[in-house]
Amino acid sequence: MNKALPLIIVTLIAIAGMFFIAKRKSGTDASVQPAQPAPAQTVNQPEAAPGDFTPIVTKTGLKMTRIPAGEFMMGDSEGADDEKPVHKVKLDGFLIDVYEVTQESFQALTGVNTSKFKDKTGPVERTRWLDAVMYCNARSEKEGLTPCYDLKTWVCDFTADGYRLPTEAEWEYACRGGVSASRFFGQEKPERFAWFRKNSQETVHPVGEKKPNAFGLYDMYGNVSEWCNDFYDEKYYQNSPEENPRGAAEGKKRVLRGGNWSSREKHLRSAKREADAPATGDICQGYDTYGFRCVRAVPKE
Ligand SMILES: [Ca+2]
Repeated sequence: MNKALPLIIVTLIAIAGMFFIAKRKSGTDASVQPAQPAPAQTVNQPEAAPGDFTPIVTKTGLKMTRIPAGEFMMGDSEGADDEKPVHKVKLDGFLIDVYEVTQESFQALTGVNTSKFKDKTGPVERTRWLDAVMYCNARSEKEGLTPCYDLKTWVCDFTADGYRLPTEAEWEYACRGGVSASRFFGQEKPERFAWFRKNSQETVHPVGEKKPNAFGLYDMYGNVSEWCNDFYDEKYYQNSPEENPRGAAEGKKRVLRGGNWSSREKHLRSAKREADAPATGDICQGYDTYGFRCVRAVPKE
């Protein structure tokens, strides 16, 4: 009995010790999780947009890309006040011009070339919002589509199958190409994607010379600022509808997006908003930094 007692005590202590070690090990495992993979560095590595963005060619010979329906976060938390709050937007799919509308196309469909920097391969500029929507209607008629704009009221019929200006949300969604960061080109040099103050030599350049975004769209930043359909409202994002937002019901200005050949680099951002009167003041032309590109509804199969 006396000889067995120490052995039992030693055994009990050993068992207790093993239990304690096991418990502690288990506790350690529970409290220190394996390192989680770092969040995707969207700033450094732009996400590739999924899907096939091979352009189609319209009846008037212009390239358009089909942008699939989807949702994205619109705005920029580090941008200007009118770019906040960042909010979720869901959009129907649409077709959008691969390039800014050229002077050649504008001249062919309207009979005039408003541009200061004459070059048929360059983007049309000195366009007013009114000129842009008149072109949209002319292009619709040329292709046997129903024009979207009432040229007396300037109201856009979104149910028509013709051409129109993109909504501001459509423009930003198309520009981002799936990239949530402020700029779609990550850490690459902006000069590879855009004509702006630093490299433009104070003029527009032929469309499509720089690299496109993930949707295959050219000159979304720079070259000419692009008219959108929306009335501008600096507070619109505070109560924007989630599905297919179409801008304020009324306003004095229309939205312009993407910056242009005279913009500073800091203004080349997907969420950057500009605006101007649809017919600029007492002159009959817009600024030589104002152009546009068109969208239309995806044709029914
Ligand atoms: Ca542009």
